[in-house]
Formats: sequence, C-alpha cells, structure tokens
Amino acid sequence: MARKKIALIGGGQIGGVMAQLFATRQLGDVVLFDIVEGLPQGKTLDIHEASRIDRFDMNLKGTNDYKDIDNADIVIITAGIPRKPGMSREDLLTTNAKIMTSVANGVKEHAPNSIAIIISNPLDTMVTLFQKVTGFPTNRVIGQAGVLDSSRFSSFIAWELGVSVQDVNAMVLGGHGDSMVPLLRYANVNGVPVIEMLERKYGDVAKAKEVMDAMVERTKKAGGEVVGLLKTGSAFYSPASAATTMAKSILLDEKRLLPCSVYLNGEYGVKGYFVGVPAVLGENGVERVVELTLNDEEQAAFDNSVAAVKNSVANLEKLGF
Ligand code: A3D
Repeated sequence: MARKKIALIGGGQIGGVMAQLFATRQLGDVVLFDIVEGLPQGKTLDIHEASRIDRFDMNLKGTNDYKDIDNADIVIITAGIPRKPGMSREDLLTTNAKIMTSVANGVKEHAPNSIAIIISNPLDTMVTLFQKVTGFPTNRVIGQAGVLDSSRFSSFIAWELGVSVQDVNAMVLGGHGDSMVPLLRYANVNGVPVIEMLERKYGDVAKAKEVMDAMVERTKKAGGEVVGLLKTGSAFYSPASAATTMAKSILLDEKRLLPCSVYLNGEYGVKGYFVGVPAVLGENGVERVVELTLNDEEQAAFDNSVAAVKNSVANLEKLGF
C-alpha cells in the first residue's frame, strides 16, 4: 500500500508540531508549506535529523510551492495569524479570511481530492469559507475544535477529581468561541457520572454545582488562558495533537466518534452551517453526524453558540468573502 501524503499548510507553531507528530507516529509522508522562505524547510530538516534518535522513517519536505502538495490525501490548514492577549478569535477574521481564500485556491488546484481539516480561527467561519472557495463536498471539510476543547475540559475534570485523565470522557459542542457548550451531564470517569462524583466529594449539591460551573467557565476561556500566559501567540501543542488524532482516524479509517466542526443539514435543528457536534471520522471524512438529546438548558446554550457562528459568518459575508 502506498504511503499516505499529508500536507500541512502553515508551518508556524501548530504546523511544526504536527509535522513532528505525523512523522514520529509514522502516519505518512509530510509536506509542510508556508509562504515564509526557509521556515518549513528548516523545520522539516530539523525533524528529519531526529529520525535516527526517535526511530521513524518518513519523508518530510518543507516548501513554498503549492505544487509539492499535489495529490495529498489529507490537508491540514493552520495558515493565518493567532491571537495576542486581549484579542477575541473574531478579531482575526479579516486577516485570516484573506489568507484562507488564497490557501483554499491552492488546495483546490493541487489537492482536489483531499480531505481538509481546518484549524485557523475564527474556526467555524474559516471552515465555511474554505468549503465555499473550494466547493469540496461537505464530508471532506472538517474543523478542529471540539477534540481540543473536550481534552481541555477532561484535564480540568481529572485534576478536580484526582483521577487519571485517561479515564475521563467529556465533550464540548457548539462553535469554537467563548459560547461553546461543555456537556457536563454526559461527562464521566469510565462510566461514572462526573456530577455524581462531585456531589459525593463535596456532600453538597450547591457546592458541587459551583465547582462544575467553574470548570465549564475555565474550559470556555481555556484558549485565552494560554494566550495570556504565552503573550506572543496561542496554544500549539494541544491543537496539533487534536488535529493529528482526527487525521489518523481518517487515514486509518478508525471511525472514531469525535466532536468536530462539521456541516449540519438539519441535524440539531441547524441547516447550512458548520458547527461542533460529535461525528464519525473515517476514510470518507465525515461519515456520520451523531445526534444526542439535549435538555432545555443545553439546547439553549447550543442555540446561543450557533447564533455566534451565524453572526461570524454574516460578518464574513459583509466583508465580501
Ligand atoms: P503561527 O505560528 O503564526 O503560524 C501560522 C503560519 O501561517 C505562519 O508560519 C505564517 O507564515 C503562515 N501563513 C500566513 N499566511 C499564509 C499563507 N497565505 N499561506 C500559507 N501560510 C501562511 O500560528 P499558530 O500555528 O500558532 O496558529 C495558527 C492558527 O490556528 C491561528 O489562526 C490560530 O488562531 C489558530 N488556532 C486554532 C485553534 C483551534 O483549536 C481551532 C487553537 C490554536 C490556534
């Protein structure tokens, strides 16, 4: 079987870490593209030179030429500017929409049959724009957000309950903004509901609720927390891990059920927008959207988050994209 070809568009912080993850996990040959000359070439050379130490043997190419992504199986896009302290993801809209348009045209020309995973912010809007420019079928266009937001939520739960994060299952739905919806009711530690564990820990329903609310709030603001600490950019290790996991499910046809920004065609009462929901990822990209029952409070939070996505998409259209 021929090796898979993975094209990473954007060779900055996330792109560089992804190149290393794909190579060390031996998932396929990597092409790292950036407009900055020398940056992707330097990073791929550096990663290559660790191959004897870490014992991986994949081809890695850094490039400034779209021709090198020809016939890629998967394209992952991080091209764009990240947030600085005090910025919202929406503040990136104008700059990143221009960048995403040029990237989408490059991908459309050189990797027309690829499955695309988008990471650039504002996430759900950039996914929308990429799909619009390329005209790719919607099952081949996916946004990374939920895997990372859910992993952040899981970390906070694990720290609070003093359990291994490996046993925590928690999911975040909605748009990738401050109105995202961490679903506490479905969160569990190897099947044991988190809510029940918190109530037992504190012996007090009100105190447990207070702790839960704090974890939900921290999850919503988790990206900003990292930006505030780094000051020069945003999170990059964890988004790289999240996107690599999604790509692996597609490359190896694992059919993992992962929360991602996917096109909704009536599911969850939403039609014509990319929003974060659980989906099955396999060799065809998004193979299935999985619906779950939300209670009134969760549905209201989800609707609020969808409204923020719709607003951002409307802003994009106002800008003429
Ligand atoms: P950064 O390290 O700045 O890398 C971005 C790269 O894009 C730079 O190397 C640029 O040279 C490159 N670039 C700019 N314009 C183009 C172009 N036209 N074509 C190709 N490459 C170009 O940023 P980063 O890697 O830290 O973050 C990348 C994006 O991901 C930003 O928009 C972040 O906001 C976003 N992000 C999303 C998440 C999610 O969970 C959705 C998390 C963290 C960051």
